Amino acid sequence: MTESSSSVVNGSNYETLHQGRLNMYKSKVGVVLGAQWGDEGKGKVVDMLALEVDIVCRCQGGNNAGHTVVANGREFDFHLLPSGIVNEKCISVIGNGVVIHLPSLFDELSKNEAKGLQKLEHRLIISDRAHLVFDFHQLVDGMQEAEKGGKSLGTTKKGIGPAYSSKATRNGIRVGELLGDFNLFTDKFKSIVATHLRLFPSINIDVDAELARYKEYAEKVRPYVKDTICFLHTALRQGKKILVEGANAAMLDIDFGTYPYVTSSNCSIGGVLTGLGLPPQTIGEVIGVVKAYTTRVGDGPFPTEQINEVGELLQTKGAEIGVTTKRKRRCGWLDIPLLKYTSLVNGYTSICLTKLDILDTLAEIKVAVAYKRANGEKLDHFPGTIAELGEIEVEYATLPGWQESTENIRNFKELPENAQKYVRFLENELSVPVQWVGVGKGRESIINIH
Ligand code: 2SA
Ligand code: GDP
Ligand code: MG
Repeated sequence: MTESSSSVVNGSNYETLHQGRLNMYKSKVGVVLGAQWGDEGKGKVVDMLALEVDIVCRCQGGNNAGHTVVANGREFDFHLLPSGIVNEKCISVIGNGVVIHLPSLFDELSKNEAKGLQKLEHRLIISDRAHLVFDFHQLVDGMQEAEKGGKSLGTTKKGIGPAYSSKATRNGIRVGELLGDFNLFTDKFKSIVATHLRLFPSINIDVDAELARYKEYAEKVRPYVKDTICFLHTALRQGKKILVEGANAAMLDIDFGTYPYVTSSNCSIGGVLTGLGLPPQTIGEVIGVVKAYTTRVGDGPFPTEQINEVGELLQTKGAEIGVTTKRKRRCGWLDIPLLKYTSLVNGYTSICLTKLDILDTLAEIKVAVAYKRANGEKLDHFPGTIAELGEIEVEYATLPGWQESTENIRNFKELPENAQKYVRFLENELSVPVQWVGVGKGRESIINIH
């Protein structure tokens, strides 16, 4: 280092620049993440928090997600649109990390306009860097599942894996490329089709018809498309409040989930940064959404699954049916080792515990408190392979139920004592405060503890 640059580093210029970097964002980004295998009720939490923010963003996944919002007596299911779109004061952003099937996006927009959501074209911004999901990606998703036979992953067949594969192998096409020179788009489209035909010769793609269709989609989507990175950073410097809605959940994360029984994006905190172009120091609160029991839709290991009358009760009373595919969700007890693991990865600053009301009728409630090997040794980590996970035994604690309805309770202290104890048990095990408890579907059915 030269003398002059050293004096700059050690002098006030360094301090000023360094402090400036630390303070350059007037506000912090709030994040809502699924803490289990999805369907924890993220849509409901985002809808509630969206009442107090300016911008709600999706950062990963596609229309595999299914987020339910029950507000003002109406039920909405969102797949690509951020759940904050119900709030007319919010701008919704679909970030660069999302994969978009344009026909599904426009169907979703029309469906929600018919339900009464207005001026969506003024409140939705789509990243020019988001990748496109084509119909052939969906066909391939179905074929790959069929080829696996008994070892299928149980995907939603929305083309998510094949579209992220195209992105990773650098054959993918971004929204921005659809809006540019259509000759270039045509060349890229023909190339991606050729690649897929080499691998899946039986798929039927009418290239000319698809190109004509996408020429129309280009004009339809154009008004929504922007550089969302610049948009979000400007908003942060202006002190606007931003909320990010994670789709799917930590245990479906391509790196941290039960691989290969996962989705193809990072559904944990990392996906928020890469899927929106946000640096880590912009992140403030990270809210983990935890269902009071565990569910999983699709195949893959599930240590606390209850294939018995308990599982059936949770499935029926909890109306555990896939919002996108209408598949029955598998159900089981709450799993603390799993939650400790996702808490480690995501760094929850608080928890929203949902669907406590579904446990109302049970006399006893079990909670997994440890994973053990056959020799009785307790695991100090979450297994990294399906084989290791398959060998563990689950140790349960049994907590007394409360056997009364919590549905109409809006104050934590009015919850039955054993319900309060259940909440505190989770809080103590995870060392993360529980801020909200859900006792019903609606926006109003949520208890704010603090
Ligand atoms: P994919 O389609 O490639 O992402 O599937 C890979 C695995 O990820 C699971 N997955 C989900 N799990 C829970 N909820 C999801 N959304 C829908 C819902 C699901 C539905 O809200 O109910 O309707 O079935 C979702 N999306 C993907 C999937 O089941 C595979 O295990
Ligand atoms: P998401 O994918 O995490 O947004 O969750 P889903 O919408 O797929 O599934 C959650 C389901 O539980 C939806 O039907 C919600 O309306 C419902 N729900 C959310 N919170 C509660 C709650 O506290 N109690 C009850 N009974 N239902 C809830
Ligand atoms: Mg869902």
